Formats: sequence, C-alpha cells, structure tokens
Amino acid sequence: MKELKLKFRPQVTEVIIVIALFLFSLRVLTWFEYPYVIVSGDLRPPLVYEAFIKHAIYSWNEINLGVPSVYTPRILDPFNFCILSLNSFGLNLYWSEIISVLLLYFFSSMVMYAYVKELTEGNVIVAFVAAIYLTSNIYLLNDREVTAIGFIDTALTILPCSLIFLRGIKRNSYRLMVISGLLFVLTYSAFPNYRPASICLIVLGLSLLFMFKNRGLIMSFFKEKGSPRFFSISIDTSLACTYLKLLAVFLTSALFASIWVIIIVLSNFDVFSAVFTRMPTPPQIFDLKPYDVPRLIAKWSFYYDGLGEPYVPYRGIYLSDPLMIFLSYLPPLLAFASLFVSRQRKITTYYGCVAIVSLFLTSGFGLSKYGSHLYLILMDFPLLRAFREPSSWVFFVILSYSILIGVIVAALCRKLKNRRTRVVVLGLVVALFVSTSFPLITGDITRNWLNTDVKGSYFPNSYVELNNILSNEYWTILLPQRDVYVVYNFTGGVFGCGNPYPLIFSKPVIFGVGTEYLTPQDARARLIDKLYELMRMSNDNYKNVALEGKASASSVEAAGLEPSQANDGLGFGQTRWSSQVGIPQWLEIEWSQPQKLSKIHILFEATYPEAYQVQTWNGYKWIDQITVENNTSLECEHTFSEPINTTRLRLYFTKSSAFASISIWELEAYKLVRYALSLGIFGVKYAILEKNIIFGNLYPARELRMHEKKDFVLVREWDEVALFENVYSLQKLYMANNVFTYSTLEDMCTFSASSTWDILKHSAFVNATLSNELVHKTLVAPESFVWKEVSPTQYEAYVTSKGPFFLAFLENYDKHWKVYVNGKVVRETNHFQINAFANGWLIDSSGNLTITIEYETQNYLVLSIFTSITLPILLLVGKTELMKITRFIYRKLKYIRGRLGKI
Ligand SMILES: [Ca+2]
Repeated sequence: MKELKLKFRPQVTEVIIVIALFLFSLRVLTWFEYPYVIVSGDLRPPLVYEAFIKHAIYSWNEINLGVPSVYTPRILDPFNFCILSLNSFGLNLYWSEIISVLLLYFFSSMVMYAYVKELTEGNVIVAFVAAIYLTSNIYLLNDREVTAIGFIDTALTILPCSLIFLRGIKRNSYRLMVISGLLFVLTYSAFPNYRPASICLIVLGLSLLFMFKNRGLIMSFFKEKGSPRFFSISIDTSLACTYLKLLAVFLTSALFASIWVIIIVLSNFDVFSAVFTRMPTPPQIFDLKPYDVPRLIAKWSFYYDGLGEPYVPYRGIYLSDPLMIFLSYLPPLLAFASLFVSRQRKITTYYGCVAIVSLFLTSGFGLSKYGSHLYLILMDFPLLRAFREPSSWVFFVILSYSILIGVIVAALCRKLKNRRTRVVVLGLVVALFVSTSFPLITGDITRNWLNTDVKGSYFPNSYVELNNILSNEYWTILLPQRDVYVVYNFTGGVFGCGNPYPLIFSKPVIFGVGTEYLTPQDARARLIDKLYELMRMSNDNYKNVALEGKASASSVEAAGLEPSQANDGLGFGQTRWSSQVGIPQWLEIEWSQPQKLSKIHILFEATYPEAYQVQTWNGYKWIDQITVENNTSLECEHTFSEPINTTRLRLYFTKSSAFASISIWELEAYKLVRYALSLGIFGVKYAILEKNIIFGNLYPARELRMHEKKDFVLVREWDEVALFENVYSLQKLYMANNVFTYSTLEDMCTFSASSTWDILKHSAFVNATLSNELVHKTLVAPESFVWKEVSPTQYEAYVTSKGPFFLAFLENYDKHWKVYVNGKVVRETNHFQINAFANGWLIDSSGNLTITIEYETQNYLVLSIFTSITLPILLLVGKTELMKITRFIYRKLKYIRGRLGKI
C-alpha cells in the first residue's frame, strides 16, 4: 500500500495552492440566498431523505406505475450523496446544498490539480492554472446553473479514477490499477445515462496514449548529406506489454466492480432498449455556430430554435459587447498559442490535437457540409450515442484547454525571474477566467426565472408534510397533469424542474406523462391519460345515457319533429318529437350496450299524456316498470327501486291530454356513475392538487373542480397544494373472488363506474383475450386477510381460506414479481395482468397461508453488489494467487487447444 500513502512534506507552495483553490471555490457562496435552493432542469437535490434512500436502494421503481425513471436518484452522484449525508447529520436542505456545492468545486479543482501535476511530471503552475480553468470556464454559463453544477459534478466522478489510473501507469502499480477500476464505478452516477462512463474511458485512453507516446514511442527524422530523408518510428514493445497488462488489471477490476450494473441492465434489458431507441435527438443540435464553439458557448445556439434566442439571461453581453467577446476568445487563443510558444512540445502537440478533434466533434460537424451524415454515423454507434448532444464532447475541449493554458502560463512564468511578477501573472490569468465567466461570480446564473429578485427557489414544507400523511398502501395522483417536462412551482414563480417527485415522495405517486421516453402509444401512457380523464369527469353522479341511444317512435307528425329530437339534449322550447293523431303511441330508445338505468326524466310538450307506462326490454318482451295514471304534469321523473339492466327503454302512451297526440321535448335516461369507483380499482386513494401551476400543465387546475366532488374528501389544504381522499380505493394488496373480463380500458372504467363498491372491492379485471378458464373457476372469499409491506420489493400476507382465490397486487405488472405460498413458488401460468396494469395470481390453495411477494431482481441485485465489492478487494490482496489462477486457466486452455488440434 506504499503507493497510496501520500508523502506529506509540508511544502509551502502546495499549502498555498490548496488554500488558494479553497478560497477560489468560495465564490459559489454568491449563488445562494437563504432559504432558497437550486432546483432546476435536470439538477435535483434529494428533497426528502426517505424518498432518496428508497429509490437509490431498491431496483423497483414504482414511480409512474412502474415505468423506470430515466432520472433514478443517484447514490454515487457526489452532489446527491453529499446533500444526503449532510441532511442525515441534521442540516437543512439549504445548508446541505450550499456546503455540497462548495465541496464539489473545491474537490474537483484539487483532483484536477493532482491529475495535471501527474501528467506534467510535477509542474505546479500548469496544474494550478488547469485546476482553476476547469472550475471557471465559460461553458459553465450554459443552460443556467444546471451546467455549472452538473458539469463539475460529472468531472468529480471522472477525475479520481483518471488520477489513480495515471499514477498506476507511471508507477507500474498493480494495486493502483485495481483501485482505479473500483473508482470507475463513480461514473455510473448518472445511470442509466452512460455518458460519464464513456467520457471517463476516453480520458483514460488519452492518458495511456500520452504516457506511451512519451516513453515508448521514438520518432525521428534523419537527414544525412547526399541521402534521402528518413523517418523512423521505434516502439518499445516491452513497455507496450506492461501497459497492456496494467490496462487488463484495470478492466478486470472495473468489470468486477460493475457486476451490479450489468445485472440491473440485463434484468431490465427490454425497458432499457426501448428507452434507448426512443431517445430523441433534438434537430437543433446541428445548428451549433462554429465560431461559438472555441469559446465554449456553442450550446447557446442550440436553444435558438425553441425560444428564438439563447437560453441564458446574460446572453446579450456575450453576444454584443465587444470587450466580452474579446475576453471570451482569449482563453482559446492562449491555449493554441502554447503550441508555438512553449518548449514542452510533447504535451502541447498531443493536447493541441485533442483540442482540435474535440472542437470538431463539439461543433456537431457544423464546419463540414457532410456534417449531418458524419453525425448520423456517429449516432448509430451505441457507445457514441451517449453524446446525443455534440456539446457533450466539450469535456475534452475543456480538459485540453486547461492543460494548454497551464503550459503557456508556466512558460511565461519561467521567463520571469522575479517571483512577484510571477504571482502577478498568475493573478491576471485568474482575473481573466473570472471576468470571462462573471455571472458565476455574481450568482446571476441562479436567478429565479419569474422572480429575478430571488436566487434559487423556495422548497415548501407542505410537500414534506404531504409525504408524511400519504400511506404506502395506496396510489396518489398528482393534479393537474403535466406536459413532458414538468414545470414545478416551488415559489410564486415557476421554473423548470424535470420530475422532482421521485425525490419528494417516498410513496407511490402518479404524476402524469412526465417520463420523457414514454410515448403516447405506450399502454401505460394511455392508462395514465385515462386516470386523468376520470379525475376530470368525476363531478357527475348521474349520467344521461339517452344521448348515446337511438330513438324511434310509433309515428311522426311532420318533418323536424322526428323521435331523435327527443334525445338530442335540447329541452323546453327547443326541439321535440311529436306523434300523429291517434292513441296509443310510443317512444323508444335503444342502446348497443346494456345500460344500468336508475331513473328517467321526461319533459312533455302541451300535448302531454294523461296515462302511460315506462317499459324496459328483458330480451324477450316488454316489462312494465312504472304505470302512470291521471297525470297533469309537464315534467315527470321516475326512479326505479333497483337499477335496471337493459338495452331498450319505451314510453307507452295510452291516454292523451289534447288532440289525441303526444309530444315530448326531451327524454332523459340516467345511470348512476361514480368515476371515483374506477379510480378506486386502480388503487388511487389520494389526489394532490397543485394549485399554482402556471406553465407546463395540460389543463388548468380549476377545471377539475375538486371541491365539488362528492367522492373526494378534502383532507388538508396548504397555500401551494390541497390533499383530497377518494372514498373508494383498493389497497395495494387485496383478495378477490370475482374475476371480470374486459376488452378495452374504456369498458373496464365504464363498467366499474356504474357498479357497486361491495362487489368491486373483491374483484379483479382480466383482459378477455388472456384467460377464459379463469372466469369460470369458482373462487371463494378468504375468511381472514392481513398484509404488510416489508420493503418496496417485498410484501407479506397472512390468509385463511377454504378454497381458491385471487391475489391482487396493484403494482405495475412485471414477470419478475414472484409469489410464494407457504414457501412454495406460484407458477407463472397463474400470474396475470389485472386492472389494466397490475399483478394478479390465482392462488389454488386453502387453509392457513403465509404469502410472500418478492421482486426477484432485488435479490440478484443484493448478491451482485456484494460480489462487486468483494471481487475487487480479492484482486487487491491476492495478486500472486490471482496470477496462479490465471496461469492455471492459461495452461488448461493451451491443453484443450492442443487436444482440439489433435482432433
Ligand atoms: Ca329535444
């Protein structure tokens, strides 16, 4: 472990540099204003501790009915991890965030310092300038503070691995390579986004090539008198072998440490590949302006298409102020000047080439007329597809600029004998970096979009309180429905925040079509849309189904008085049906589907009937339901004692009041519908109404008229939100002894809305195409049933039953959910998709049963995390043992090859 021990020689320069880097990092304090936090775009601090833990530890993500979020909370992300740790020490969100951002900037500059120092054989000035440049470059001004923190955060997941890798290569250290492989795991912080991992691999490749070019590659020109020019290259093959061995050690260690990621990917492969193919590539990426690329603001032009202007509030200064334009071109000029000025040719030519190639890539090939073709080719390589925005290549531009600017400043300092002058030069360079990215110093980048007097946004406590009130046993629906990117309203003003809910609610919450990779054709997207539609409808308890039927009559008096005029929704004084002279007469309404009629309502014209019968069709004949005599009223309502299921309704008139004819303005036939019941079978118990959403929602909050809904009871109201509770809702786990089939989602909702809760609460809905035998099976209601959630991936239930029954589990259907009855697994043929999204199992056992539901992937995950930790540790301690095993395998392979050769 000698290599790891830092030789602590308190050199004055080093101490001064650490202090200087810390002081320089302090500028992030200007970004904050108490008690506002920075929550914007893709950048989301973990807001509720338990929500973060839950979604970081368990592979099952129930957010949005089980659609794996592309923004899974990231335990390996330094920003999230730091905030979470500080939170658990009792610090509030504001202080946790401010300290995290400060540490992020300080540590990243320290690691960058160490990395460049290693690369330049200990050149302190190059390393210092590079570190300062990394954390204060103009690119950090893109896309508000999202880029500033996000970029540094990403750098901090890449640089530690790269530093140890470089050190390992230089010292020929097996152990350092193993540690570097372990640190590579940090790059999974943005999982399933694999951009940081790809960047890291490229950085490692660049470091390795650079070392080999310096030590193992000798290129020379000969020019002797009278002979032609010679160009010779000699390669140190033994060094190449050593490097390859070290690389193999790194890859083995990284692979071992990545086993858990591989397991997650394999077990969710279908989901990830679907997400991958749907990953949109915005067309604006081709419009990057080549002259903005070298000064690192190319991404600003990215937003021209969407908003008509760049997406940054201080853009005018950088685009029109000549001084700022000049200043922002100075760092790239300095970087390329080092190619001509510095004597350190090896490093300047190498990183000069890196800079040029990465500038070309960052421009999205905007310089070339074949740009779009080239770009499309790159997009087809899975590894390169990670860089779906060309500006993601900017990491390498910044890395090479950092080193090149460092080299030229160091060269300048070497020429200056006077130490004070050197300090002045360094000061000027820092001042240049600061002035080219001044909004980072003033904190302007964190201004709230609507209320620009404020930096950041206030996170209301009501969300934390809500999270505490909600139960794990039900689903909650968040209203109103959002557009793709939710615009979240923490303060009086809005600001963009892609799906922060996984970090707010530790409970099952449905929050709209927020997952950007869920297409409208997706069954789950349709289901989510349907849930919102039901929320909008649940005002009416009675629905006039006469409007959906076809009217016919015994006779028609004249044109314009047809039977269809009596069920067109237009009442008194508007449109009517009228018969010819003669009694009896009748008016009938027929439906294609049976209707469960609760009451009818009739508006007669002046020629009303004195006697009539209300009849319904039973499939064979008309049944008199109500008989009316001596009627004198123009408006009649008849309620049936029990709802009547029928396809035809008829009014049969036996006596007229005048002219021996009958006329009706409107006939209304009502069925009782409770859309809350339909929501209930999806397990939706709560609705959170966010009152101040201004932008990004699909319909206004007031359209929902939540306060008027009888089946939703107001639980509590805050300034920002109100919590309503559905009177009817199924728990996440329940028993069913009725199985209904349905053919469309619409059918299921209509059926359940006009059913009774006593039946529904013991029912499961199965798609008609899936199983008919299930419907005919006799099921019994269990005598007792209790259940508990052990973890989000494990549930337990205790049941006493005299026969087979149906176990319903309202979590998104997934074949990885497994059920064990008294320890014995239930066959997959008994596992059904129920209620259009959830899991259901036919339990063919009786007696006292202990039932366990498990998400089996979680078990693999726990095992694979254990393996991912132990294997690299074994690598670390048992080099000789490993060599023995490798030699043994090699010998065996050789032997097998020999045998095969003989055959
Ligand atoms: Ca009418």
